Amino acid sequence: MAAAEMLGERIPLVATSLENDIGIITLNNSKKHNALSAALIVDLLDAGKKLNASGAKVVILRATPGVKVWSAGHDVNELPTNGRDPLTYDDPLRQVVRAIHETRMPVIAMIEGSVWGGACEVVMACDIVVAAEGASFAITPAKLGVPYDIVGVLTFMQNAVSILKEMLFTAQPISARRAFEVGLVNQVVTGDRLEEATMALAAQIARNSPLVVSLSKEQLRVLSESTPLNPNTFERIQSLRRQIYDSAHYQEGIRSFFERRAPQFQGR
Ligand code: LCV
Repeated sequence: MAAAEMLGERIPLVATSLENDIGIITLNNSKKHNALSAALIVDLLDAGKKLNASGAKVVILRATPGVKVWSAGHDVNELPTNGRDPLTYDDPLRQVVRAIHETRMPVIAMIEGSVWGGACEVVMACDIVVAAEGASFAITPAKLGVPYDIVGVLTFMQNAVSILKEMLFTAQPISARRAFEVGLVNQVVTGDRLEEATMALAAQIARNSPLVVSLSKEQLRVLSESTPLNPNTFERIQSLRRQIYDSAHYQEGIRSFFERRAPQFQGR
């Protein structure tokens, strides 16, 4: 055991550096795939505060070089299974997304390896994302039976508007490949694979919790239609979320993770 740990000082789960006004925060808990535990988030917030105070002009958020998993997302061990809302204002994930949004410095996410669940939201909350070829992103509530919260869905939504400005301003056609590159089109496949790829996507969705999939669809609909979120809409979404985190789907999602098996969501 390292000396620092023996002395009871926990070794920080992130490394921090500052050079030429550029701050770098490195996620440094790869044995747990940089899962966004409360402890890692505390260290991450602390690193951000220090860099802010030291006058950094920009911050890069990265993982240790060569990781296969940039971050495995919310620490599943810390998701409540006793009927409490799993994602609330004070949740560590909420705190770090707010800190990225509110800090004065631009935050650049530097991505290699795979990014999962709440870590995708952390990346999308950053101002700029630079990803290596072969990096991947997975938004996973439907697999874990987790009713994602309104703020989290809004973080994802706030990422798609720039291409719409270009298309509206230029009125020029863009190819399927370009539409794909900017996130308007999800997949581009060769014509002979079109049916197979579409059916495979549909089958994957059908394997997830229909409760969560329809919640996500409804959240995206009402949130994209409503600019100020009126209290009635807020309460309606919260009641839909409560039904899910009180449901067997949520319990099954968490249980299947720990039992290392595919979830079996019954009922709709
Ligand atoms: C705790 C973990 C985790 C983890 N938490 O290595 O967006 S929402 O709503 O879903 C939100 C609530 C959220 O973010 O939920 C988490 C979403 N994350 C995921 O679905 C990814 C879960 N992890 C994986 O699928 C695998 O771990 C990947 C593919 C990332 C890596 O697979 P690999 O075979 O390389 P292991 O699965 O063996 O993981 C190594 C250790 O890290 C733990 C995992 O339990 C294991 O611990 P032990 O060595 O003690 O067995 N771990 C991985 N992810 N999110 N702990």
